[in-house]
Amino acid sequence: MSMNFLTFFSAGLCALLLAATVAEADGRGRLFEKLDLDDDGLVTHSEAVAARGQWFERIDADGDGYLTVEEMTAQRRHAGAEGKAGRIERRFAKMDQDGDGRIGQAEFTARAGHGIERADGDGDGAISREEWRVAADRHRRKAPEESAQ
Ligand SMILES: [Ca+2]
Ligand SMILES: [Ca+2]
Ligand SMILES: [Ca+2]
Repeated sequence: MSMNFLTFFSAGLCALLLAATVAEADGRGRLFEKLDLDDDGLVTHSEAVAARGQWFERIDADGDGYLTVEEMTAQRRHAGAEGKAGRIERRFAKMDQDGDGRIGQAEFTARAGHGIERADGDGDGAISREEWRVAADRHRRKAPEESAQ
């Protein structure tokens, strides 16, 4: 597992990238390409939401339409990127907006828009490669102890 991915994970961009992303990623820097579904060099809000919808289905191991902490943990473990203890639980709690102990698809994809907003430096509603790189750098600096894993 490359450090890049762990770095992305520990970052605020994790809103976009969550556990399943690591399983999907086949090399450094490919995440942007995967999110950029129409290949125009920009990751838009709807592309991020669509990508997250796909990830949701992969993480939802029992197919009941909800993600549990166990399903998210299993996905991370499968990806070989478990990270620090408690991180999944914290992320889970953030996403679980209605506090029912499970993540519905709407709760899951809501985070995608959040991630786009954070990384969208010029506010045009899409992330360019440059904005992606800047956001990743920013988070690397913010969370050096995590990216050092
Ligand atoms: Ca695009
Ligand atoms: Ca489930
Ligand atoms: Ca919930």
